[in-house]
Amino acid sequence: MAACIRLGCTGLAVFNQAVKPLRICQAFNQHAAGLRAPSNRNILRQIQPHYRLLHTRTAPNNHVKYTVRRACGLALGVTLTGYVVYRAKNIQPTVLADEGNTPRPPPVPRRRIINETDKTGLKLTLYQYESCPFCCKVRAMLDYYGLSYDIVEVDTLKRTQLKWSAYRKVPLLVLEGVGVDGYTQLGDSSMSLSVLETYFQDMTQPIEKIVSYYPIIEEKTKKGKKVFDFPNKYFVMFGEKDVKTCNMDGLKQERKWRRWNDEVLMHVITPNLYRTISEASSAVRHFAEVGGWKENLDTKQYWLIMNVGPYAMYILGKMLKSKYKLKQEVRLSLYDECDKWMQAVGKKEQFLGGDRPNLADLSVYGTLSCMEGCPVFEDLMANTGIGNWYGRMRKAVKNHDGARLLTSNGTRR
Ligand SMILES: N[C@@H](CCC(=O)N[C@@H](CS)C(=O)NCC(=O)O)C(=O)O
Repeated sequence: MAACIRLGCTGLAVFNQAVKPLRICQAFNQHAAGLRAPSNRNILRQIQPHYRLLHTRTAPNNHVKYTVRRACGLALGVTLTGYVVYRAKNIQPTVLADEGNTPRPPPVPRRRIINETDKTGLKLTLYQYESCPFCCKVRAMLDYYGLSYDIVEVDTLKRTQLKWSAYRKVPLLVLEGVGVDGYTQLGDSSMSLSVLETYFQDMTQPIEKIVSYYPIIEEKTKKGKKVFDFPNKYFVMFGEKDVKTCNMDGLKQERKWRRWNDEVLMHVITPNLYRTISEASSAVRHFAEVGGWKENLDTKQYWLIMNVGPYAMYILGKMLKSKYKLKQEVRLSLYDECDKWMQAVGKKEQFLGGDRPNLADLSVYGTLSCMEGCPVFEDLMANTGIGNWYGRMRKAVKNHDGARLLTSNGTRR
């Protein structure tokens, strides 16, 4: 609880820091008269040194009502953020071994993705949050290769659908009919991509064998906290294939950018989705709709998440912004990272993988796709040159272009 309060206070301090310049910087309050914070790259560059929160503003006669509502929302938001961070710090370690798991109830899919052309023989269940970037990344992979799979939407507050598993995060990809218990869990999004890609190199191998190439290492931090690592998560294994036929430089680039996706790009997503209260509200509304929260949560939980969620996520965004030392105007950090990615893709090739997407393309596409439908996505498309690559990726994923690479004799083209 003490940690919770401490974190809540830190959230409040961060928030106070952020709003201070609003009071002193009258000139920028003119910007705040608009309903949306500026997103244009040139404007942002000019005002970046002073710019803070240039978002919604109320009419003066609504001022008291608005302030009270905002204060209540913020107080609840601070508490909820504190709780979320506290829970994340004390989260169950990532143990995927069967020990620690309770019997698994039959999954109740929210959606079934059926692809008649899927010849992989895999039976997959994806436990996910619809808009979580790690989950979108796994879906990008499954869709690109045209796999059939069931989707179980996990409730964002209690994660009831994951109670049976010792792993408490999403995505959790379950290989049905594999292993002694009749299923095998793949807990990390990047590891899931590598396991599947390794399997696609030669589908005549049992997938159990491939999973065994991806051990889970238990480590302790300096503070004595247990953490789990998936050391091979960025490695695709080529088995008997002659490595001389592999493009080593291409593989290095793929690994480098997959890591960058998880360690850099991911960190700019939350602060950008929830940059202002109005953007946070719009993102939460959108995520509630696509994630079916009304059906998945009870009335009280739904009320809480819809009314407090935007404030909590706004504060969390500010905390992450300072943790990852993002630019004062977080849009610029996002634009800069996407520019770096586009430089890596280059002008000559369609994808980082050349004429077809590789795992880095799929990871970056999946990660960015979680923002579709939110204000930040439009800003990103309008202010960077990523749109063409993104469009090609969307087409390749929606058309299941990867399915053509899996031949009927079980090897990858
Ligand atoms: N390294 C993991 C990270 C997954 C992750 O952090 N997922 C978040 C959701 S976006 C989560 O489940 N957090 C725990 C929680 O919600 O309590 C992966 O790549 O799959």
